Amino acid sequence: MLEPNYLTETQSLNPVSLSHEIENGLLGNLASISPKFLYDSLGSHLFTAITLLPEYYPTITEKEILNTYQSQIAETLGLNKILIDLGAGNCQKAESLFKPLATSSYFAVDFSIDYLKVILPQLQNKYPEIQMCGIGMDFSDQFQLPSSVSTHNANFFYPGSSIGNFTPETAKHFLKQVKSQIRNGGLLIGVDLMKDEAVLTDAYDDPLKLTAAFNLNILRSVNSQIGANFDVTHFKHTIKINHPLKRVELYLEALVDTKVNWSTGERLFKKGELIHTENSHKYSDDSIKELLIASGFSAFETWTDSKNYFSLIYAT
Ligand code: AVJ
Repeated sequence: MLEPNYLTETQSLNPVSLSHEIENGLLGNLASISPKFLYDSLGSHLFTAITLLPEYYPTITEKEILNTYQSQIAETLGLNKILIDLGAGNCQKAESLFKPLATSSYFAVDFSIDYLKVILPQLQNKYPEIQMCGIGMDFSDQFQLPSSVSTHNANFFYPGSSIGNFTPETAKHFLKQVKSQIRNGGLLIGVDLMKDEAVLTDAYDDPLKLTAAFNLNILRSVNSQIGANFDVTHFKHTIKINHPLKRVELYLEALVDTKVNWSTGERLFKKGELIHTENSHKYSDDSIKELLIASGFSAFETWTDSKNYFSLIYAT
């Protein structure tokens, strides 16, 4: 049996600093939990389920763009045979590039190394000729690939509009760090575009309530990370479309007064009080280019779907 390699960037996944980060968030005036904690093993599976919803247009649309422009994309990305997938998740989008790009090495980077260990062995079996490596890493604050990963002849792939989790300011910080690690390749990035409120509401508050389950599961993820006792039945998923800041905001709202304890602290959430869990920023053609230019990129190739919902950009 062929086995992928695994690497854990232990500094960024230090359980003590992750716990501190959660505590600090919980004790904020408006409580918050970083969206990376959505992706424990169950959360990663729930997110994959969301990507199968017809209402969740980003995945469908990005796949459509990848399929439609496959050969153009391959031509533009050139002969770099190493693919570095940031926030790889179930690795499906990267997989669709293996053949067109003639990928020889694949690095799947994700916060959830546990989920990568579910996904990568299957992928490795399907593509025995590709060298595969799973890297467990939190790059929400700092992004520096382990020194054993050579980025020569590599293209970076950041699909799904995960960039939308960052504010434009922190996105710039992240993209600058990506740019500094690009040698002779570039960055293929998926970006969600601003659209009708009804479409966003359907996608982020879907009728099957998968997104609600995904969002509420962050409380269980926090329970196991810091030994807290959140009761998920005391909260409900709720979203806000923030027009001025061009983003969808996800929250958990307390349905009753509820006190939560963890090993080193506690907090009372009053009925109606919110915990912020995620921002999903939407861009325009111009605003994303502006951000990429401010991050040090200078040349762009863009592919978009017919509804103008989503954009795939190769930036160098
Ligand atoms: C993985 C960050 C791109 O913002 O659309 C999906 C996460 N949250 N439904 C997004 C998400 C709720 C997703 N990203």
